[in-house]
Amino acid sequence: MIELAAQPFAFRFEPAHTALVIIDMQRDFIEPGGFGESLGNDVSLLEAIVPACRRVLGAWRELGGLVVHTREAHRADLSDCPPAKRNRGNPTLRIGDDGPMGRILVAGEPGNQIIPALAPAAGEIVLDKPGKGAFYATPLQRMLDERGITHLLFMGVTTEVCVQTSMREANDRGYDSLLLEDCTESYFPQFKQAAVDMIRAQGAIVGWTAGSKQLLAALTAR
Ligand code: TIU
Repeated sequence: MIELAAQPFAFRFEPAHTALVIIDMQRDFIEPGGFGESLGNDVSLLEAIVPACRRVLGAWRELGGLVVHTREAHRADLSDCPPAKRNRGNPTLRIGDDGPMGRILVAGEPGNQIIPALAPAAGEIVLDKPGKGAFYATPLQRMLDERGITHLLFMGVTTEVCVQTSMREANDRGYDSLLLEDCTESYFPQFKQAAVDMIRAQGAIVGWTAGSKQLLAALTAR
């Protein structure tokens, strides 16, 4: 059992029953020319978390823990993209349109890949999801349950959209979840802070938060 200094109180987990879930660290969100920028965002804010994510991923791999990478991705025919999602707002490019990194948010396109610095390794789960949450219309719950997973460590982007949605879905399904604060980022720093605060408020109403240093220290002390 590992005990980690976290907020609002210590987070205890068995690595064998815990998965590291990395949400949507894709070129579409982190590099210019993808979905994130098409929505009008300054995507340069997001790459700052990559070194901390790499340290955690490396330590978790050394431990032999389960890793899940998600990608927000739609089928080429957009049959899994509700018109409401495609037509909302006034983006410069819509989901499925041709962009500088291929078709926006479409599976298999260059822009839809996970950034090379965090590329999945053999044996790790790579899960395409059509929604913001990782559990909606995916086999994730079954995959975790088959492997006896009860606890989740979250990293990725963006904090208040796909990360928070996935943590809320996990919470309602009975998993204990922790968000690594310096391994998640938003296009809006104030939204990141608000999401972190609301996740851990009310006695961990959604889950726990901690810095990657706390996790790495706890893994080393093991
Ligand atoms: N727009 C935004 O902040 N995020 C997303 O659309 N998807 C994810 O968070 N992955």
